[in-house]
Amino acid sequence: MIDLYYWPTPNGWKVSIALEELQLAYNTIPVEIGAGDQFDEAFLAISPNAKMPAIVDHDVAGEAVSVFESGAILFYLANKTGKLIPQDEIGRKEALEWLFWQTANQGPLAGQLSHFVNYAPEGQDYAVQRYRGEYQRNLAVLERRLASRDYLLGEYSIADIIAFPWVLIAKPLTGSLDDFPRVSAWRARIKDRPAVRRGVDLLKNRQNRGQHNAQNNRVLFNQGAEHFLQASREK
Ligand SMILES: N[C@@H](CCC(=O)N[C@@H](CS)C(=O)NCC(=O)O)C(=O)O
Repeated sequence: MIDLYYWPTPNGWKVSIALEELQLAYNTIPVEIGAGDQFDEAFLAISPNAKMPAIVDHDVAGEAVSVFESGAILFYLANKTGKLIPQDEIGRKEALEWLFWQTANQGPLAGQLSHFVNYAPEGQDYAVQRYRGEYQRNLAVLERRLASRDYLLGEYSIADIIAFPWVLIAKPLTGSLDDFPRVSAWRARIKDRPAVRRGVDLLKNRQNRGQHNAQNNRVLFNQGAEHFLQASREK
């Protein structure tokens, strides 16, 4: 059995989708990030950056294996099962390229755009413009890549699973995908998969629907070093 430390956000969906696609048995452990569960000492031992998703795999010989960072988790699960990843060396190198691309580019920049659009106080025009431009630039990277293939590595893989969630919520972030027709068709193909629907629906009723923002939630927003250390000391 795999323990999935999870909250229903795009970063969480990457792993719930992969577990559903791979038909691996898992036990969902909610990490209520608005309430500060990410600072629990037991969780920090698994995920030292105090972010979900994370997993603990008990289905191994010897001691359970913990993994944090969505790219590392997807790579671990694909290697464990031999599925959703190319088996040749160059194909595996390409899988890693797209995992790194997502976690270093599309993910953090989309996350910042989401922050300034959904959670920050009004009047953040420059920040919204900057991060919307970066979000769209990353959509353009996907658009070019999909010019000659249906999925990022040719066949459907963890590279698609990691890039999909932040495209799924494109509408509130940037409006329509009309300027990115291949991305739009790719998104629709992935969205249609039953395992993807199940992954995205996991704990859907607990999504933050505007209750938390930068002004009323000091646990989740504007953490500095001292805040991080303090929050983890208090837990
Ligand atoms: N690079 C990380 C990002 C994970 C991440 O940002 N998780 C957010 C929720 S979407 C989180 O746990 N936030 C808690 C916090 O910031 O305190 C990954 O890809 O796994």
